[in-house]
Amino acid sequence: MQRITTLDEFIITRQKSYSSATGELTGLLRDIGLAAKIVNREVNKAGLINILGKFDQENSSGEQVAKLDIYANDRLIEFLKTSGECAGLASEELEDIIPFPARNNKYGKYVVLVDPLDGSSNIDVNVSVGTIFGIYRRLGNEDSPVDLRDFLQKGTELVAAGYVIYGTSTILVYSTGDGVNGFTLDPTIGEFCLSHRDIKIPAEGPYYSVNQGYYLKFDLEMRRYIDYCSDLNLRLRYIGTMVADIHRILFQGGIFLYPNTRKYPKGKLRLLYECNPLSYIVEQAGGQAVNTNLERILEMEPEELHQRTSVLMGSPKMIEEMKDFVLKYSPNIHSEIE
Ligand code: AHM
Repeated sequence: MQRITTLDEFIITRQKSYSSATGELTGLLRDIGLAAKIVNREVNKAGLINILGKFDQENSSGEQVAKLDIYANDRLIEFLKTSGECAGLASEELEDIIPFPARNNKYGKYVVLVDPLDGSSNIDVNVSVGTIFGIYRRLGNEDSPVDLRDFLQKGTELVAAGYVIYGTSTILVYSTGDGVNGFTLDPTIGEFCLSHRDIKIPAEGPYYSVNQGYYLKFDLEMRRYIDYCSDLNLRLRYIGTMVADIHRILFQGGIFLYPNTRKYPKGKLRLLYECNPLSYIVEQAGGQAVNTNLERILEMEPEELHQRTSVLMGSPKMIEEMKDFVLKYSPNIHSEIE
């Protein structure tokens, strides 16, 4: 029988292969893994204890948040604050950044952006939810606390990103820029174990993932492309938890679409908390991620913490085909190119 490799062992082995690595990023990733285990425990207990239900408050984007969102948010803050490597955190659940205090007169080298519990509308009905994270090297030096600029970095500056899906199994997938690996939580030993080495997204796949209920609210080019997917008899799968929809596409191939709608003219999903980290993973696995103007998500310039964007990501051949539809049917993009 092959010996298992735990997440901690894997991270440390990877660190040793970089002579310049100081171990700080390693420590940060391990802390995120630890926080994920604690959140997983609560997600699993959600049906058993009186933790379900809504807090009487709204998150910074004006949506009602479930109690587990707050729980996950608090655990991540707790673990990252004491890690020493993290200089501050921004969360989809919080209006502003949280700068962390110095340890031994030094502030951490990294900042972390998180969506603590993606897909929270699915919690009450026992459908998969997830945690998404992105890690950047801070811009200023370690003698001063972080400020907003440290968080408003383009996705191309990510040094690591990943997600955890709390599904039939709990799986953590991450990349530090040299491929993507997945780890399944073995509840009997309480460890994330390497289960999916060097994940590569299929060039094309059988799935398209979009909220088809908004079809009439999409622009013409998106409607044409969705019709084309349907004509091809592609299978429509939409969980409504971005992590879960992307997880399927990462392994089985396909395309995920959350275009702009009339209600969300710039798109609904958050650039910094959701789209950048997941685009990073998809690109690292060989896929592509763009917005409806066909700009690469990772190259978008962030202007504010809770910025939203349209997003189209997945298998490279399917994204290329989708781009052709956009170029053919979108009057705006045509005139910009001509
Ligand atoms: P949340 O942060 O409130 O959980 O919202 C994000 C979720 C994504 O996971 C998912 O892709 C999308 O919202 C679903 O939105 P809709 O219900 O509009 O299709």
